[in-house]
Amino acid sequence: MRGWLGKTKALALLGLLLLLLSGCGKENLTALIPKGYGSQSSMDLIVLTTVVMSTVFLVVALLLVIVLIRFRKKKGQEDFIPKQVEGSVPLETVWTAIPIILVIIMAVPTVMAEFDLADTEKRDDHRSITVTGFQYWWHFDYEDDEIQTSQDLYIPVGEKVYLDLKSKDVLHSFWIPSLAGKLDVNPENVNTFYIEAYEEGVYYGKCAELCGASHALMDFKVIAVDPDDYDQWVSDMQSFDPEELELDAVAQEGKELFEANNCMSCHAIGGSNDPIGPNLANFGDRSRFAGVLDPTKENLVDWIMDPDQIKPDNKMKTDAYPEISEEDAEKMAEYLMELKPSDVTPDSVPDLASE
Ligand code: HEC
Ligand SMILES: [Cu+2]
Repeated sequence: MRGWLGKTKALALLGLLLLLLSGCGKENLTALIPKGYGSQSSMDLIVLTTVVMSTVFLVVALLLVIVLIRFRKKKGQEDFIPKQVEGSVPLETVWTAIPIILVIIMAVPTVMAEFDLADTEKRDDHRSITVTGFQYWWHFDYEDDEIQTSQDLYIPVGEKVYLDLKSKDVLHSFWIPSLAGKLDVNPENVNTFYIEAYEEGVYYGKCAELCGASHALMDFKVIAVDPDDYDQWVSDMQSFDPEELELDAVAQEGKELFEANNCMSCHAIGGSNDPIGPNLANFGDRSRFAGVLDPTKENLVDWIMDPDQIKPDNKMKTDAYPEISEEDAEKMAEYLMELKPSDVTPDSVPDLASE
């Protein structure tokens, strides 16, 4: 007899799923290989619930098999009716109590972990960074150090970092699968939790709340570096002055074009203001820009000339700045790629994705 799915088709489907899902295990983009405190505590809960549920499954399956074999109707028993046990108080008590106990075993650690991650009592002993979600990019304000970055979040390894999350427009959700669970990013309140990375690396972050046309392109990176490197990075960022950069003639022209074409009305380079567009201070150190693009000259030129084609509905509107020729866009790209305040970059940490 054939079910709705033939054997061959079922096998093909399984194979396809295997192929698709095997792409989900990147070392820097999976909750299943925890690399931080929050993801480790989620993993512990995943293991606990899986063990509890598998045990229940195995015990029930075993009992079922035993009953099927031992108590099946045998020859000569055609008219035999076994002893009826419905309404047995001891049995009913046992199988009401066991599930309740199991739920308690899973619920107590879960609730404790939730409260632990949201615990802000000791936050004054730790670093705080304000995270703002925008359609469709992320901004990071290191208030204690008076620096800002967009798209790339730098943190020191082995330290708790408190993140205050808020949104400038709609609901977003902040998610670094390898480091921590998701937390909502709301326009009307600030949600706080902390993250801690155990290993150096570049971790991939995502917006996990459908927030508009380019939601799927709203990626960011967390660059977890050795604490000494972190201090170095902070001081590099603090002392970075784009006016002091030594630029070649093309990049110098690009700088002037950047200033002349209204780009500065939305983009700061350094400083600590309330942003409209990404802060471009360490643009030349980025591993990606606009969330998903490699920082190559070609990509930058395409972006500057027509950002909407790359990221539909994004808020860098071409009517907010003059039309840019390809030549001018190339010069500006040359300039932006020169904005490299630090030697501590996504390239200076171990590449987890290729391990
Ligand atoms: C109306 C405000 C506005 C103006 C004017 C503007 N931008 Fe943007 N720009 C944005 C916003 C908003 C983004 C983020 C888009 C996204 O990723 O969703 C952005 C993104 C970028 C990025 C990618 C940054 C990153 O870190 O991911 C670059 C580079 C850039 N703009 C360059 C320029 C240049 C060059 C000009 C001038 C020709 C310019 N922008 C003018 C608002 C603006
Ligand atoms: Cu979003």
